[in-house]
Amino acid sequence: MIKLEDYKAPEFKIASVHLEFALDPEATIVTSTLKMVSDSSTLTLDGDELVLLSVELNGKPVDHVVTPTSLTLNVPFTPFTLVIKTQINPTANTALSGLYRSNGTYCTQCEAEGFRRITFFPDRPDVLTTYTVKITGKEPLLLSNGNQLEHGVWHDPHPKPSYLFALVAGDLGVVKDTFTTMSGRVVALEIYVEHGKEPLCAYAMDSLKRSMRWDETAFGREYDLDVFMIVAVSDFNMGAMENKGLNIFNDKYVLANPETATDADYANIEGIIAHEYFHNWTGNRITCRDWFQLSLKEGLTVFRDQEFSSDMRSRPVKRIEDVRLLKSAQFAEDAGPLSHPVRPRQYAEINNFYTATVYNKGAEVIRMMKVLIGEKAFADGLDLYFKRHDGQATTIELFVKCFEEVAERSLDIHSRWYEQAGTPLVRVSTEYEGGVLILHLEQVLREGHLPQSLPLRVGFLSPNGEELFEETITLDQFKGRFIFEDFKDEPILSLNRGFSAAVNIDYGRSDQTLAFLATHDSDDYNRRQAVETYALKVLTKGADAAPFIALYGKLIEESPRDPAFYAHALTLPSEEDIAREIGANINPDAIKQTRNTLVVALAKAHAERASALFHTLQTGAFSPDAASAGKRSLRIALLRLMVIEGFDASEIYMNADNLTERFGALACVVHHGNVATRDKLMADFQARFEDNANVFDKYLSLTGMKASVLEVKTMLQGAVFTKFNPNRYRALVGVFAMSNPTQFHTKAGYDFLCEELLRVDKINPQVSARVANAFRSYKSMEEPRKLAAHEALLALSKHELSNDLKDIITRMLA
Ligand code: HT7
Ligand code: ZN
Repeated sequence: MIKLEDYKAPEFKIASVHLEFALDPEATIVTSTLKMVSDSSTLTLDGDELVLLSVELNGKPVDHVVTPTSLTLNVPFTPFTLVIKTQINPTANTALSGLYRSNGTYCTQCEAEGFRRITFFPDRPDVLTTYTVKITGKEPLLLSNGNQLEHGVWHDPHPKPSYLFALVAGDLGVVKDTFTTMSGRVVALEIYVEHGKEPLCAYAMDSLKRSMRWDETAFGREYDLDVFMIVAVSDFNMGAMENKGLNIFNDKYVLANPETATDADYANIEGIIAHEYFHNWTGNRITCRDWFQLSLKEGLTVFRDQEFSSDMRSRPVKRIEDVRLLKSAQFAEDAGPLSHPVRPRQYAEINNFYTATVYNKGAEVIRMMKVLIGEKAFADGLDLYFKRHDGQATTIELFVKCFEEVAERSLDIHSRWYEQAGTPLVRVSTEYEGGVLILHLEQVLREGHLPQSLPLRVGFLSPNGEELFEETITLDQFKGRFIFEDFKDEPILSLNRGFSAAVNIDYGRSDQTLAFLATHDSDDYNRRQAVETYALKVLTKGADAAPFIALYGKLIEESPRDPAFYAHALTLPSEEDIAREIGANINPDAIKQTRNTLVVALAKAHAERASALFHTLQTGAFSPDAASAGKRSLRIALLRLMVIEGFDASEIYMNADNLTERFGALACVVHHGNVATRDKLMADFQARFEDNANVFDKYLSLTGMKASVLEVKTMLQGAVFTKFNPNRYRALVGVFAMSNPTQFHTKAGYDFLCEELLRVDKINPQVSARVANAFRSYKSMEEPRKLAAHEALLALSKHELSNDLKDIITRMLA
């Protein structure tokens, strides 16, 4: 177990590293020349699955001890040169960490601890040095970080930690453009993809240029090399990687055209291109001292990419989407056995801490700090952070200190958000008399936890729906009492506007008040939240459905005013949302049935109205912009009601000129249509896209959401699964486990997933560990499901597992 309290600064410095790669599919030779000074007489370097060929100190072979994970030798106190030769097998590297091959292209993934799979090195983020790299091989394209000196020879002038190293070699097509920075430097932009896919890079390139400009205008951050390269590969464990000057992407987050990418894909491409680009300052120039500080770069960079997308699209709609993601991914994680603080204090396997807590809750902690100290102090604090820590590997404390200094206040209470796991619950009650309203708040945290700072934006509405005023209050004690005066009538409160505090709220509101807020609140976030809260009351607390159904009709009528917003307002909580609300003794079959009953009732009441609107809501020629995407998403929300009421969506599917509508229609039919239409359209979709892996994954996901264990097993025997690919696997098995609760949460579902985890763990531990996260909610299931899951996990734990999977299963069983 690695512990934060055990952190020790390195006792050596690496002045420079020179790497030579003699590429060979099965036997690549890596020669690493380190110029070093050390305060200690022994030096231990990290390694993983390396064949050591030789070690020389100052030109002479030297005694050393090599283990499967380290290389140790004695070194002098004077500056020395260490030359280490290793051999690696990129073709056999199915873990996709270190140097591997994707469709014949050599590429690397070094975060978090992949560099040690290339050569022996102090593979920790606080060891920064400058790299020169020489690559020899027969591939026409030989890329690494920094600026190219000659073909295959690269120098990166910016000191960096090993996790930001990258190499790509292969035969790829390229799309080129340029960007002129705010100080007038011309930067070459290059996106590398498989030959023939160049026309699919236009949106990624446009997103990149917009990201570069936005970082200059919003944060004053300019790019710092002569070239910025993106390489898209089809085998990748995550979304993308911010390697200095040479980002490597999962190709599903690069390639797009209207026929093969949905609006959601376009939004993801924009957001992820931006995220990786923004890391150049928040992550690369200022990096983490150790992996416990991961949220220093990830939370901040998520915050920055959320702000970028808000500026590019609709801010309220983006906020609704971000909070939906936060609740479904992070609140769910925090409610189960994998719960951990934004800054964990210990880990067995760091790969398992690239979580919604570190990323998304980390971003919320920064967003809340901005509300607490105000926009000006927040901007000044970030400027100070960039100035003070440029070139350093630093900590979350030192980040927060920058804001404390400019705001001239302590942020100790706020900083507890980094240390204390769990979602705070705020209990709310009010008293009203003679024009005075007293608001009582109580924060409920885990046993032993101290109060956190909860900044709550509160709106006050008159009973006829007029906005009276808004105030931001901060609850930083267990209990708070806030007094507001001079009301003519008792106001209606709109609490936690914009989800200003990342908390759950317990405020027993009547159905009438929720309906009132759903139609009158001036805050879009809370208007939608009121609809959701009301829906959850109907679905989990037996509230009368009739007035909710009437409200839903009103929302449909209003929907052309702001299609993107209303598409969200008209989307009912998912089965997983309902399960989270119930919290314990969950019966997924009952949830599905209850939800379905409401869905059918809504369709019965409103399909006609929906149909009339659907046909008037024209989207015109395809454009990926947010307004057009909003119209398409509303059309699909309406189509859903129509299909439930028997409308045949085949024509909509067949005539669609873009994937959003084609796939949207297909999804409506798969979830709600009749079997014959479903089978016909699924067969068509399969035939249309079987040669396009990223679109075919959508077919697999739809299958995974509905299929039985047997059907998933059968599908896994198919030709697309003969070669392991993380996207394919997650699309079918990952979606089955995460988004098909009635089939997964059965003994057969649990046993199947455990068998699969055992099999896939031998191929790719990061993928098996991530898919295993689907078990995170098993403790809140009803019996005998809970017991069946426990037994399946226990049986799995008896096998020899990777560190990654073992860590997840151990925490799950604890
Ligand atoms: N910083 C990157 C993280 C990442 C990663 C981590 C572990 C294993 C594989 C990985 N690929 C990318 C991505 C990001 O947050 O930008
Ligand atoms: Zn990131």
